[in-house]
Amino acid sequence: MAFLLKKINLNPKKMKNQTKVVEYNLKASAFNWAIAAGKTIEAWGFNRQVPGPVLKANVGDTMIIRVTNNLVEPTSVHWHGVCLPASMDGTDGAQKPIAPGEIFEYRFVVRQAGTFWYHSHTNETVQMEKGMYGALVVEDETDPVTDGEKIFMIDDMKLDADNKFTTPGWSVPRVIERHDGREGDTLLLNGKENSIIPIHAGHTERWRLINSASARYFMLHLGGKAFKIIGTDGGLLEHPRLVTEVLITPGERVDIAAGPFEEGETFAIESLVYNRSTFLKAKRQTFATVRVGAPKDSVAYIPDTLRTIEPLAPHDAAITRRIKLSVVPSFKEGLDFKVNEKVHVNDKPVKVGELQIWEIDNVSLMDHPFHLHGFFFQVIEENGKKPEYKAWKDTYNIKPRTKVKIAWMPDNRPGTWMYHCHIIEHHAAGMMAYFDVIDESTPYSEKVAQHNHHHIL
Ligand SMILES: [Cu+2]
Repeated sequence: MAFLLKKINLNPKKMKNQTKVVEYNLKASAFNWAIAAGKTIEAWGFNRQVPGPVLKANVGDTMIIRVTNNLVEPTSVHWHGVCLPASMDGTDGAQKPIAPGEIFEYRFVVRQAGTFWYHSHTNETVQMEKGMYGALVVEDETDPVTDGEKIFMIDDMKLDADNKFTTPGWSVPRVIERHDGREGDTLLLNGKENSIIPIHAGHTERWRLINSASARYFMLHLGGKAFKIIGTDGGLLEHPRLVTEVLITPGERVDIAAGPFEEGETFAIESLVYNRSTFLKAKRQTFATVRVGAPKDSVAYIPDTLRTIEPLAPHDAAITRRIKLSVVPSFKEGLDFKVNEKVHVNDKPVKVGELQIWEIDNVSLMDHPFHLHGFFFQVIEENGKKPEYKAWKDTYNIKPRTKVKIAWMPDNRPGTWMYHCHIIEHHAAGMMAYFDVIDESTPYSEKVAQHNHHHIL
């Protein structure tokens, strides 16, 4: 039976009967969190843990997630990568932030399998830094069979000698943090420093990596061992890619098949240096250590073809919108981070069903991870060249002086959406835009009704 299922590439553990309703309660609060023995921080997070609980569902399920705000300030939750209705997207454009003491019920159907995550979308530079994030995993029967699965949320925190969060203070450090984004030397994997990660010799596991840091570029390296990239933001790739390193920028996800390793091996999960033109120089840093234990039989099977991704548009498709990202000196703030020469932009609407071909032109001298809310896109061209492979993305690194062409289709989910740089300090400094997806067949009164439906006051 198992053999036959492998042949037709179905995962027996994930065969679904019918779709269901999956309910979770998330309570946002302040609490003490031990990041290492004897090292405790005053975190903010969900259900008194960093990261918050892993939320899981199968493709087609309805997720109902009740968020209670027990913080001293408003919050909201964005479901990064999930193609949900606009009113559930968790941004200021989509909902009134959840006031202290209030509850908001998010409800959406998960239509794609993949590694997603949730995080605060209010006062993010503070709330995300303090730990307000968690993983959301959607499984499907077409997922490859592995011997196990681990989720790794990568983060760093900037703490002082007393393990308190630093606040960007006086003018020079303030401008550096605004320019570079906030990076700290407290390196966390699933909210812990220096974790030991066990794996059995002979096993191949699926590791879902999520970069939940404010600004850190994470160049994954497993002590030089080869691993297969099997998926990214919008689920599986067409074919595994055998590599020894891969860049994961803030907001991005990479799924890998790790192993098999040999008994007794030990190696670091580390980030190699990636130079993104910051004031503070990037360092090679270790986030955790893998220890390979006693051998076990493997049932893992990573096929050469994981799925098919239909191309949305040819690489030379005509551009429908140009987005220029720039960083310019500002008298008031030192630096402004701009979209089409402005900060905090309201961009033109797009129409349901009209293929979008956007050119994102990064004229600045530093990298920006571009994030589109609610819709997956395909990169169809980068500086005039077709990419080597197809992938569904919601976050893509735009290198300095680089033009990237993306294609995406606004399906029938009208409302207010946004795109922004996922370096949280750049987003806060203006590199963001709201835009509407408009469906000219829906009367305005119905749109208002949809928009207000889920507020619980
Ligand atoms: Cu940026």
